[in-house]
Amino acid sequence: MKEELIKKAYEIAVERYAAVGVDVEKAMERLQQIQLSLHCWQADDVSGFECADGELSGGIQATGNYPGKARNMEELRQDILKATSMIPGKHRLNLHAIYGDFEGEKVDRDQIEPKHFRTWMEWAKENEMKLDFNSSSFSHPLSGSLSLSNPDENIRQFWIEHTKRCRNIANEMGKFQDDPCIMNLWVHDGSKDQTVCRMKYRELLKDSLDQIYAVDYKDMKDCIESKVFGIGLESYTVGSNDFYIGYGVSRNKIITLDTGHFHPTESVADKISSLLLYTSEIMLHVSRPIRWDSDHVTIMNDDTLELAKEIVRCDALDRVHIGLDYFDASINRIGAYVVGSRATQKCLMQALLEPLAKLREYEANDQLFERLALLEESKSLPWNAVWDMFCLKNNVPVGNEFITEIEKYEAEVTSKR
Ligand code: RNT
Ligand code: ZN
Repeated sequence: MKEELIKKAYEIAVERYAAVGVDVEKAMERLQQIQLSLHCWQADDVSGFECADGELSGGIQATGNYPGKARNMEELRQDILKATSMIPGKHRLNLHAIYGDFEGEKVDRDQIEPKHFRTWMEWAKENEMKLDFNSSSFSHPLSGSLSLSNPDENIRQFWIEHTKRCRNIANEMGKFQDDPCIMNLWVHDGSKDQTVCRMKYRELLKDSLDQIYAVDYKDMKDCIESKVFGIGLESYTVGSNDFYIGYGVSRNKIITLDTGHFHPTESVADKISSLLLYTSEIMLHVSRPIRWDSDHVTIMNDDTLELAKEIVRCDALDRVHIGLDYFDASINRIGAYVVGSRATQKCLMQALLEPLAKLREYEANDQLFERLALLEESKSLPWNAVWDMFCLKNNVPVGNEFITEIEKYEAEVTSKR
């Protein structure tokens, strides 16, 4: 797009926003500071680099077989850098334990160590990226349908050991990058059909977590993620929302809200203000649920917009960590990163451009028609001109220009894999 045109549109936008009391420059500066935590697993359909060729299990599925999936660490890193070159701003990378640099060795999950993530830490530093981390309880011979809540003490201890090691690795990452590494814990534990000992597995999970969290670390932060159900585990989820909210509030842990993990009519946005009264921070996994799948590529829909607006309306940008979590194997995977990340940023951009002072004033004065009218009008204010300027300033493709970039990368790189 012509620079001149972008600038012209931007100048008009600045005036339109000023008329409703919004400082566009300030909004752009704030967006610049927001780092998304990009999930590494979109590039390879959650396969990882363990020397084992198991299927993806644990109630999650990546459907599709679009060519060009990253087959090893070099390809995955190359793809991530390609994707970030089309996403404005600086971002974090979220790794799973199965993505260690095992150098062709078989390292079981209860054996992983910080050294297996050393090259990641160095690579991230070279590329000015901070790392986040996740324990991986799925896709393993001992995953079954119960990991941390397994009544078999050997299996349970295996996963406790794995998760303890993950916390230590996350802490080393945090130290190395001089910024706390956020470690997410999600386990798939549940059952397909009617379950009569619901309490028992939850007691076991609670006990496992207490063992895992017995050590205090200062360079990492813990977060815990609930789910409604997994595929093949439809009737009961040990780590439900209620379970983790109770656990998180009582143990001072961060709650992860995955936008694909709630009932379809439940508003995830509305959870922000309640949770933040009881927990210091929130982690988000921004995704898009479609029927049984919780992980379609994020788009700029009402759910994502409302979520972004709630964070801003709660003045909570510093307390909410925004990670992405989806995996689509049916389209160009780098394209999926770029679409989902930019969609999330577009929502944040609109949230930051909301005429909030005026809206709050209307609400305080009980001017409810005025509030509704301004909310409606603000939807069609020229936020897109500000977004284009943001992309231009950040030296990334403006508008749909990234489509050809991705096609080019596909022709030159991914299609040859
Ligand atoms: C699964 C959870 C979890 C995973 C990743 C791979 O439903 O959302 O966060 O997607 O850890
Ligand atoms: Zn998630």
